[in-house]
Amino acid sequence: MKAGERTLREIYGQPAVWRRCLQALANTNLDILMPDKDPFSFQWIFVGCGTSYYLAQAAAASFKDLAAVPANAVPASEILLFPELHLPVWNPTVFPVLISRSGRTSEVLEVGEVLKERGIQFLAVTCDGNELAELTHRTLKLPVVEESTVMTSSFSSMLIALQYIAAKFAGRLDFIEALNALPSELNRLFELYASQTEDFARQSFEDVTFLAQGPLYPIAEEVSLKIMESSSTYAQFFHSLEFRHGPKSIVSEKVLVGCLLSEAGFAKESAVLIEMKELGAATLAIANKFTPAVRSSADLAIELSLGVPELARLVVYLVWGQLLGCYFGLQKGLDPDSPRNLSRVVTLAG
Ligand code: F1P
Repeated sequence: MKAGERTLREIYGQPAVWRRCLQALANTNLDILMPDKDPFSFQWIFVGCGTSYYLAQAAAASFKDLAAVPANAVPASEILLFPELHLPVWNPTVFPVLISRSGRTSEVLEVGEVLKERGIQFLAVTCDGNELAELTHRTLKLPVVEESTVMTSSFSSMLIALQYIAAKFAGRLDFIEALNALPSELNRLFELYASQTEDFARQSFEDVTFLAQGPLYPIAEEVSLKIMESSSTYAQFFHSLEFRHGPKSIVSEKVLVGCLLSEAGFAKESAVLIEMKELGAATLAIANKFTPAVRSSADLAIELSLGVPELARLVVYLVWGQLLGCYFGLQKGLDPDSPRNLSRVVTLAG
């Protein structure tokens, strides 16, 4: 198999995987996954590690927006090291959601054991199942078989599944329809932008940073992680407007500034992109709709033109970062299927 072939196949295979997952969700009794009383009376805590922690953040933002429930995201390690910060004894109405592609990550399993010791019911969301699926009957195991070390379709599928659950319990059938439209929309966008993304990645940069606000911020985190994992290139992430408050000192023509532009914050977020272009940065921008001025400030402008709610677009923004990381890695002569220093699962002794 050629370098990166498995990872690229799984990135480009996402439309079919999303379609399969959405079909499975439509045929799943989701009620049994919910807490044993009103789901909207809980503080939802989304927990994961690495990519799955960034996914947890995107899921928390989605639940707040779609289901209007209190929700936040925490790395599994935080609950293990500072439980009093995240599972305060005075707040028994927490409903944790443990997210793990492998279902084998030690920190996540340890959190599961802590929750069981405290008698706190929780939901597990996984692709492989394994030990995590044995910790609770409230397990959603998605039909995603992902062999690559880095997480791609597993991230997008588990996020879609969690958004589906929030929409279903909030009665947002329009949002579920929007999710069902994504597979064909992504196929359309691959036709338009996949080769441009591959061409763009033939450049090399001294520094890479991705900027976003709101529910797109966890996507900027994950895009940066994909670039670090798949190409061993250091990449940072910031809230877009925060970039002016110091980090922009890194900007030069050898620095890539990627902007994930939201619809809600477009005017202020795109002003940062324009300013960084004027400072000489190489720029990439993803937006649902561009204005001519903003498009002209992006060396690569990916316009999604999706007729779906902003939250349903998150996974489509992500895909271009997955591709960029992989193509950057190949450009550097690396093999994204076997990323340096990484293993598919982090298991810790004792
Ligand atoms: C979590 C994780 C991944 C990372 C690498 C090692 O995995 O940290 O985010 O990319 O694959 O494992 P999981 O708990 O979701 O299986």
